[in-house]
Amino acid sequence: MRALSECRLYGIVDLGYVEESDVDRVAQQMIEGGVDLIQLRGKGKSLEELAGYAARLHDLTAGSSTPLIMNDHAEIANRIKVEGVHVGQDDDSIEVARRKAGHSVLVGKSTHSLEQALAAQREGADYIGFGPIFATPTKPDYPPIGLADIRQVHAEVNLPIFCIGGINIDNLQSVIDAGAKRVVMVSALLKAHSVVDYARCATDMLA
Ligand code: 3NM
Repeated sequence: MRALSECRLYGIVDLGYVEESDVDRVAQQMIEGGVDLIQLRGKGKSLEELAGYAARLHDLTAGSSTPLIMNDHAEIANRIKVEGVHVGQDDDSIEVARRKAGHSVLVGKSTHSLEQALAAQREGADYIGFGPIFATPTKPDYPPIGLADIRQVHAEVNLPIFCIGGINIDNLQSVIDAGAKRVVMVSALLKAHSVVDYARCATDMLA
């Protein structure tokens, strides 16, 4: 599997944007476009449904050494082969997520401030999300934190940091200029006319 340290562009198959019939095609296009790791996110879906999607996706991601990360539900990692689990501030602790997964997995955590980023590092996260950088319809209740703390979080947190929230090709350079090395893109990538071309453009900018 690709090491986290080599990952720059993080894609999310968010079932709020992707129809069931499109899941495999979208994941395949992400892989073709050079997305380095893929998360499955399905707010409101049952564990059974998510386990089914995770198994399907893993058949695709494994062939290209792309780590597959399950959002929120560490228990799915206990039943279905995935490489990681992602938790939010209100979800399981990192320790509980590792215990529920029952085998060695990457655990990432969403952070929304420098303080939370430092706490996630102390808690033993393998990577963090940091955002939302810009306002986003994908997580509408979270106020954007802007670009100002990106450099500082990279100076103080010694983990892979994925900036997230409202990032698209048009504002990506400003995020990179603010100190980001890695980003997550959800709606911009999923709504792109060509997921492959959009991802390639982003990976070129992050190279
Ligand atoms: N987490 P888009 S922002 C899932 O700040 C998520 O923790 C965030 O989607 C955080 O690229 C976010 O469409 C939404 O803005 C990212």
